[in-house]
Amino acid sequence: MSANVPHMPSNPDLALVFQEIADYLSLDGESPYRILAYKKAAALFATHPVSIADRASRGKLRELAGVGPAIEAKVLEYMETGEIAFLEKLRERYPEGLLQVMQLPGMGPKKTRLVWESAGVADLRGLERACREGRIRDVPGMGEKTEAKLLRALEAWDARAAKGAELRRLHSSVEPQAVRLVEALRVIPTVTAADYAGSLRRLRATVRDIDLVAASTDPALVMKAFSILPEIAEVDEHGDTKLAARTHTGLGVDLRIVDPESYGNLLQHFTGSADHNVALRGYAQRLGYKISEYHVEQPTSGRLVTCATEAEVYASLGLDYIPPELREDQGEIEAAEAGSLPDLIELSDLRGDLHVHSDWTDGRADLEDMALAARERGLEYLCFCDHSQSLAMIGGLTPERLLTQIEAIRALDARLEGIRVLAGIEVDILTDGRLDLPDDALARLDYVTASIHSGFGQPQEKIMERLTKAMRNPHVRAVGHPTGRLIGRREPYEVDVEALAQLAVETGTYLEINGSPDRLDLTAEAARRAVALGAVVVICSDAHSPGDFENLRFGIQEARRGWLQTRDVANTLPWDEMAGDQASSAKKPRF
Ligand code: DGT
Ligand code: CA
Ligand code: ZN
Repeated sequence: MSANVPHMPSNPDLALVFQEIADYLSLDGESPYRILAYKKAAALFATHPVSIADRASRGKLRELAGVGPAIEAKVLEYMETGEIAFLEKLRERYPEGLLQVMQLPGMGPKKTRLVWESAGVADLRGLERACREGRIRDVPGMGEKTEAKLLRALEAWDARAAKGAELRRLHSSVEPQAVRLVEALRVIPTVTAADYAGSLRRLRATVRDIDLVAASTDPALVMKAFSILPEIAEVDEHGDTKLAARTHTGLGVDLRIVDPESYGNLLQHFTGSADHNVALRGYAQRLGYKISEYHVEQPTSGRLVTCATEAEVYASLGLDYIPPELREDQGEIEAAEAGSLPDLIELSDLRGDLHVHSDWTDGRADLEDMALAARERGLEYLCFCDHSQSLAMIGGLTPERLLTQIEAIRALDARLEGIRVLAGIEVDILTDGRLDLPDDALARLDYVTASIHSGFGQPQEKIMERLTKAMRNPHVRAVGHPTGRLIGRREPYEVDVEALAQLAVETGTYLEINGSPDRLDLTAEAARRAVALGAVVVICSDAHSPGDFENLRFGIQEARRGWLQTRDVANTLPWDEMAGDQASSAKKPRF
């Protein structure tokens, strides 16, 4: 039975259905708790590695955290009838197109309902018409500015849609599945080596699929064992040494198998990138070599050299080993030839984290739990940079609350052994470039990060003016998530990265690589450019809970893709040396 017939819906199908229920309920003004229950179910189904329908049919759905009787009943109903009566009723009540309108930045459920009821907007095109005809400005709480803003958001929406519906997923959401599949491969008899390759191995921020390679003398056996893994929903294609499959999370998986003696050749080929491989082949050709996924053919002799390891592939071409994350045809082959590849920064080089939140604003843990988690990770220092007052909805700190928080942080620091706890702020850069807190408040802090959280649609000139003003403030030590992108959800605002880097050098301000897996901002490319221009980077987690310290690893990955070394990153220094920068009044990094 295929996974698509109603009786055995795939996990992504179930996730969509429950997300749709959650969306309609928010249009309906239902209680946040009820909405959250469906949202959580959708997220659980979307990421669960084995079949949810199968689990439900065995009566084991409620063993999963967050699945109560209401959710279970609906899953079973959907499996039995192909419908959920509760959802069908909701669908009758609202035009379908409203769900997309609700996703548009700046809209949300309340406003969507409002434009539907008072301006007859039923879908995105209807919204566009209403904006153009000036009918949105008459809706209570909206105005001409809103119309312009919505038109820009619609344009961005269409541009994204035109780019193709190719779904790329965050590296962090795919990696655990890939690791599980590799582990499963490694224990199949005859398998001597297995890895994931492709963009995942190159540490790209987003990936399209999972590429797997394995070494074995019995590919048929390996493919058979792989096909029946509980993570694999279906096998689409099957050759003698390769197969294409799909996981229960809807992710494509390509598996290729070679003899152990050629494993290095295959791993190198399948890791890519395609651009790197093309450049490598060109380089090899000029020297008379030929490379394939099975061997390297020597010039003159024509001898075929198989490589069990990847290092042998590069060595056989007279090149230093090129780490996967540098394989993007960005000068790495020339550097490998010249012996000048960078000595890339590593996670263990980071001594402190300078951007984390607590439950004083939108964090989910208190100061102490965050500090303990940081200490657990081996960090020497941790600086709290909670939000400032203009983000009132999440309890942004007023000067008064900031003072109280500083006291709490000082008391914690005195109490805790083994980690230095510092007081900072992520101060908002307001739409006119002023900072959200007065200088005398900022002066009391150990460290100040300035970030943009509003006015994303402003023209470049205006954005740069805001950043310039902020960076010229003597208390500001760093710019947080400098381009504001949210991967797959929001384009960066109009930042001129070159000018930003120059400004960073001129004012001695650090530029952050924010390690949140959906930010990774600066990007590798921007960070590389900025560092080349003399700027200094800080790599921070932007953690909102203890588990988020994992973001430091993602930040390091992005930095490595950007060729960064320890000397390019300020928080590889002990705090006293970093603080020294500040004391030297010129606010200049010491690099
Ligand atoms: P993705 O999947 O879009 O996130 O990016 P990749 O790099 O994983 O691309 P994918 O999955 O299409 O292919 C995996 C690797 O296989 C790729 O990085 C290099 C190799 N490869 C695929 N197609 C070609 C090709 O046409 N030429 C060369 N030289 N290599 C290729
Ligand atoms: Ca891939
Ligand atoms: Zn922020």
